Amino acid sequence: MSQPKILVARAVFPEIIALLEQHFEVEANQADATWSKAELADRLKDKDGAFTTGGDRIDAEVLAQCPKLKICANMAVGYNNFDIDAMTAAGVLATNAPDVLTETTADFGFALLMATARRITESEHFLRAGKWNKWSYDMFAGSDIHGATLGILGMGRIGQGIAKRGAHGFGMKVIYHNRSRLDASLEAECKASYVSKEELLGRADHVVLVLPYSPASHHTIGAAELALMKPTATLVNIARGGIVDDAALAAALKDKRIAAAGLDVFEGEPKVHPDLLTVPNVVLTPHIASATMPTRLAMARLAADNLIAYFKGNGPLTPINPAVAAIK
Ligand code: 8YV
Repeated sequence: MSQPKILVARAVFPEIIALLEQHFEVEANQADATWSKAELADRLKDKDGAFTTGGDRIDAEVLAQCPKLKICANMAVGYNNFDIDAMTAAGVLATNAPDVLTETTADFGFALLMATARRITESEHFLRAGKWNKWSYDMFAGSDIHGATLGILGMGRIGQGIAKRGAHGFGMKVIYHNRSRLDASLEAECKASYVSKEELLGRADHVVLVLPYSPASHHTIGAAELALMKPTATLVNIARGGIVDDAALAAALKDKRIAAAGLDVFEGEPKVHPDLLTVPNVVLTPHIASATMPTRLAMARLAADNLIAYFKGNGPLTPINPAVAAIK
């Protein structure tokens, strides 16, 4: 019996390719070539399944060219690269990679918050540029993390991880806003209080964004929201590009309407808004919040296991649109 055909759209760990090859006829992209949408569709058109990452767009246009496609397994917890309605309509199952990256990503959110509030990269650039000639009382004076008010927008698993780090590790007062309120036991575990988005923006010393991207969350933070924040506040985005209006943020940073920002995700990445590159009070990282080797391996393994379980007829492990779970 011939094996199902799988496309792996981006370079991944060789051991994951080897694992997939035990179950599938695999077309891999270990050279990590950047494919246009048309090229991705062309390579997918005779495939039964796809191993994708967050940059691989699967929508109605692609699906129309791929009649055999049954499942796309994303090596990411976020799945805004998938048009889920179009996939469901086409009978294509979508899976993501939750849980395995929660703690690593929460660690990074906290690291970016610390780097931003304490001006770590800005001061390092100053030192490397040979500008450090003498100590001064206010040199790179930032804002405190311990005891400060931490506002978390988006209180899923990663948001809860950041809340726990803040409350238990740094004695922060944690407030959060989310589509739905957590139950009382989770709120107690995170030592977090539910507030409106407006109250959160007005009260927080540090705002961390961890909400999923969708058309509804586009520009959750724009000029109006930045105006509600304290002039001493910091903003950290580890969620998705598009949640923040990057042009409005660059303007607010330039005018010191907020103190600083830490950004791991950008609108239109890997491009970065040019104004963000010219303001000093922003820490910029290239979408690396989940980037530790064990975690990236676990994410890739979960995506591969979703494909393997599905084609064995066991059902996928972490489906997004489970109604499509029956084998086509
Ligand atoms: C990934 C992410 O590195 O999981 C997510 O949603 O944003 C990152 O962990 C990226 O999307 C690559 O797939």
